[in-house]
Amino acid sequence: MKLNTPVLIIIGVIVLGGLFFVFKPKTQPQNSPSTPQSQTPTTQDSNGTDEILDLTNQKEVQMDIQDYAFQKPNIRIKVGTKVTWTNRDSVRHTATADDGSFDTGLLAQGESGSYVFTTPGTFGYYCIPHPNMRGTIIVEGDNQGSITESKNTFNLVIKEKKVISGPTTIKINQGDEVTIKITSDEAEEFHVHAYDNSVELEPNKQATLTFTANLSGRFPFELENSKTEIGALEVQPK
Ligand SMILES: [Cu+2]
Repeated sequence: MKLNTPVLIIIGVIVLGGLFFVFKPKTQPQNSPSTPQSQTPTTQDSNGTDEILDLTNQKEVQMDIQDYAFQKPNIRIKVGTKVTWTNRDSVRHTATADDGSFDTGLLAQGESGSYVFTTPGTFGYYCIPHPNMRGTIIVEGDNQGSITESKNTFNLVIKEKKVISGPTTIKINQGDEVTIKITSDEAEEFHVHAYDNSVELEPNKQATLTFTANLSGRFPFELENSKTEIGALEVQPK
């Protein structure tokens, strides 16, 4: 059988293509999801410090995410403050609220995400790909602003069964309504003696206990599951 020119050209292309494929130089291994990342976290827990940075005098806060850690892991700010996270690592990170109230989404190196905090409270957050990266933002009410907290509202942040932010003695007057907002790093039950008021605590999720202080005296409050006394309610008689 006689082959004509177009057919020969097609065969030639196929043969050359095949040779190129066979002798193609080996490329570097591709970075597929199953390939272990060359860079690994250097610390198990980025949130090794209990220190809370007071930034209540700032309207805007810049925070780097670097070396698999939020560089200001625990901060206190006023309502209305804008927090901007900028990722300095080559791997992607997020800043994502435990309660879903904010999420920067995945930030590549050099990218930023921000959020304006308009509600007082305590907000735990983490990085979705690296959940051991954690941070806490305590948002204080602005008494001069339109968003106010009652004078009998107290914010407690508990870490490793200790109050790391907020009063360990809550002083109020008999007959007052009191609101205690509690955020604990562990599942627990917060209990006020004599009042027999309790609230279940889920890890890093704010729980609220509201009651009227009709008994006067000093009433310890504790973490019920571990029987740890962490503070007291002092009710001044009328
Ligand atoms: Cu991360």
